[in-house]
Amino acid sequence: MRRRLAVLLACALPLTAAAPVSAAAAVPVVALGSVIPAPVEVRPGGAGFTVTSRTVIEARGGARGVAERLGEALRLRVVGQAPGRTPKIALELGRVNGKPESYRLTVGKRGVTLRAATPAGLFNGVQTLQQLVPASGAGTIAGGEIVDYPRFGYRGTMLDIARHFHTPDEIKRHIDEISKFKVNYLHLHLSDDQGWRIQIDSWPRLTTVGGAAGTGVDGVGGGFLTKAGYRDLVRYAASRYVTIVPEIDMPGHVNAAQVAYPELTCDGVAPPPRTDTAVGYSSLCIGSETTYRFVEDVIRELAAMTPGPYLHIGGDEAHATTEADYLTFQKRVLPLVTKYGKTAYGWNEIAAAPEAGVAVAQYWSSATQNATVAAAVANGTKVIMSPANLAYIDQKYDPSTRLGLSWAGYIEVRKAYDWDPGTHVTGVPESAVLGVEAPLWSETLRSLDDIEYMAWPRLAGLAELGWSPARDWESFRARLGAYGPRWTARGVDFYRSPQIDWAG
Ligand code: NGO
Repeated sequence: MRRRLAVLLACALPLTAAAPVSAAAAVPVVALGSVIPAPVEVRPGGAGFTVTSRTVIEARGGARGVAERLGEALRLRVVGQAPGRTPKIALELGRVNGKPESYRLTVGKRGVTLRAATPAGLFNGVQTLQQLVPASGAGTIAGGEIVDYPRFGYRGTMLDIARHFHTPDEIKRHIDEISKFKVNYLHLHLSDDQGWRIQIDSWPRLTTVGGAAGTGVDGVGGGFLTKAGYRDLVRYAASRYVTIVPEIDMPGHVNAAQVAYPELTCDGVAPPPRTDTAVGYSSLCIGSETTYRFVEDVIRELAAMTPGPYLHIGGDEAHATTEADYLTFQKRVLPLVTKYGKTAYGWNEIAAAPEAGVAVAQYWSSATQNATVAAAVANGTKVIMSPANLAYIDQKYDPSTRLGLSWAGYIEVRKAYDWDPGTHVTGVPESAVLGVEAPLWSETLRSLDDIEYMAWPRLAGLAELGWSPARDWESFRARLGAYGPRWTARGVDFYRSPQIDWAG
């Protein structure tokens, strides 16, 4: 075990890290700069702090909730005020530097102080702190200070539960993992040609038919979220400072809805259910008022159970909708999202609609001309960066990857990490970019292990692109190699990329 920790330490020294200050020869010292995503400022110095079973967590008022979670994770007692010289980790709410989500972590001989203006900032600091406590639980955190805040407010990932229904428990385990890297949005792709996965009271057959056993790719991904189940997920995510973004894909990708409700087609005839992976063949009937009654009901019910700011309306690959019909549809539907108090969010095809000025476009493919996206941006549209050839974590790592697709190319860890969301698309300046999202489509996925294998380690790199001001592949590579044993200890099935020297 000791040898393993020594290796871990050696690898934990990124370019930005302090040299370990050895308190006692055999005790591992974790450098402040070993964290993923890399903190904005790391100032090493002074004596480090050793967490032991005598350490208590001190927290008052609004800091208490985050402190309790840290206490559970480190198996330490949480108190309102620690007596005198008790070694402690103190969590406090107070101003740091005015930046949203920021925190300051100070490590000295007597203890650790974590300060943030909001509980979300404290949560971020706690994620940092947990990476600084040696994986074994015993050891010293190097002395010094971290001041940290994100480059972008939106650091997301998407899970497709339409092609395959991943259960609430699986989604919760995934939320636990993503939040460790300060990923703060989880976009759920709730409907597609092969299945409909969210209960809508005014259109019950969407789930009784569209979410039944036998729906999903290859007919093996049935299931759906009840309203109570969805609300529970929203709450669970919120307790990890993750906001759920629900997506109903339309006007294309609607075959499952049309199987359940044939009146959503123009000829009133139900199409056959589909369990293959083709795209671009289905469309809502743009000229029919039934379509807009359906869309408004769905948006209203979804908005009512979603506290987060965004409601995603899909909009991708509407190849079975004419361009004119597509614009007619968006002209009516984008304002509906606003009507129910949410910000409309859609795949980058929505940029063609003049009403998208108030919306967020998810950049995934240059299938929409970049100039169209740039023109929308000039008109007010904000952008989330998810370029398929870099950020799609459903793509294979290399030709030998058992899972995943490869239409956008192979995406090894370095490729997913080495690009700049702030300059990626001409005409989309950093000021128009809200953040980065890594979509995980589920055509080939079945289990939580499958999700994890495709997500990790790439999602850690994409999280760093969303959080850290600068990127440094050699530093990231070293920190990632050192992180591996933590995934192993938690039973997370990650891809052991040959680009990384894995510890342990
Ligand atoms: C595309 C398509 C999805 C596929 C995915 C697979 C978008 C936005 N639409 O991305 O339906 O599942 O690729 O990689």
